[in-house]
Amino acid sequence: NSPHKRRIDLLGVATASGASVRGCGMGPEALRVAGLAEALIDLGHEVADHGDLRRPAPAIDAGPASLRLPDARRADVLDLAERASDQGLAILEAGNFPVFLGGDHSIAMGTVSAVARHCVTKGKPVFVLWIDAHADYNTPETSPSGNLHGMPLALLCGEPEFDDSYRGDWLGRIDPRNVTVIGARSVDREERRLLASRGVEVLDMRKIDELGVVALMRTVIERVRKAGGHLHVSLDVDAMDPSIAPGGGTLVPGGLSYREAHLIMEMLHDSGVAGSLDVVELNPFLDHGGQSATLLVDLVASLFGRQIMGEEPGPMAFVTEDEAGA
Ligand code: EXY
Ligand code: MN
Ligand code: MN
Ligand code: MN
Repeated sequence: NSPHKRRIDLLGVATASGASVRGCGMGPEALRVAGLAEALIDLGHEVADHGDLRRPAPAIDAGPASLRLPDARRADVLDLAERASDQGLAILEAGNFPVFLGGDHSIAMGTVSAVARHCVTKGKPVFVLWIDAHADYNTPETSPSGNLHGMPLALLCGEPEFDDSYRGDWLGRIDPRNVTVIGARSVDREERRLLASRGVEVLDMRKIDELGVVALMRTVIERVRKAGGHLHVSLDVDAMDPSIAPGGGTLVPGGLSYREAHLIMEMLHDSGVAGSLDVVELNPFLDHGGQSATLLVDLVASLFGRQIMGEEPGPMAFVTEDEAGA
């Protein structure tokens, strides 16, 4: 069967203001350098690249400390989320498939609200598959770090603890019972309580070890299909094991293997229920020779129809030095 041809729109959100270490602001460019657009075009899709949303750098007289002032960082995150929400909505309304390039995971405040705003006009329920070592479901009270990239799902699910300084069109956009976190292995104590009380499904690494990706993904896909929903996939580089994805700022051992990650994407492709994607937290400064960027590009290619026995070119991760040099 000829792979499903899509028009895919790339939009970078070049920020690390939600994160603890700088570097993932360079994520969008690293994904481009790793050949994201070319891989999708090789699969027969049409690709448009809208460039990157970014915030002005702090005044150069600002000392390193002020670069990371919480209020300045929050202002960055909220502004970028508003803009990503508006631009993402326009991409969806044009009938295109948005692939948002992070940037830290706080960008999902904007990307998921774009999806929610679009789907409400279509009467389609929104489901979220959060592929991550973390649940990103903290509030300012429960967060151990105060970093906004650990809070986007709590904001999107409308947790009441957020004061007006976090207000925006992302608040309460998503029903927590429509959210599945897969790959979790670092969840904070208070965060666990919130996730359980709101009915967020957490398919942690223990569940994956016991039941396997196939069985777990089948239930996720069936639920979306039965509801006639739109699935938003939010892929955090730290979901994968650090041995294959070292380019992240919040690494946790014991992650998804190369094949588990690809199988999730291949099953999502075959299901046809995914309608939007985030690729976040890639930190090229911490990556090893582009290994994590290349892995993420290969995973996106699997979401868009790359098959092991397909006609299209195979994954770039296997390019050997001399081939690369050729
Ligand atoms: N749970 C920790 C916190 O809230 O600070 C770590 C969060 C890491 C978030 C990265 C994006 O996944
Ligand atoms: Mn297809
Ligand atoms: Mn995350
Ligand atoms: Mn994470």
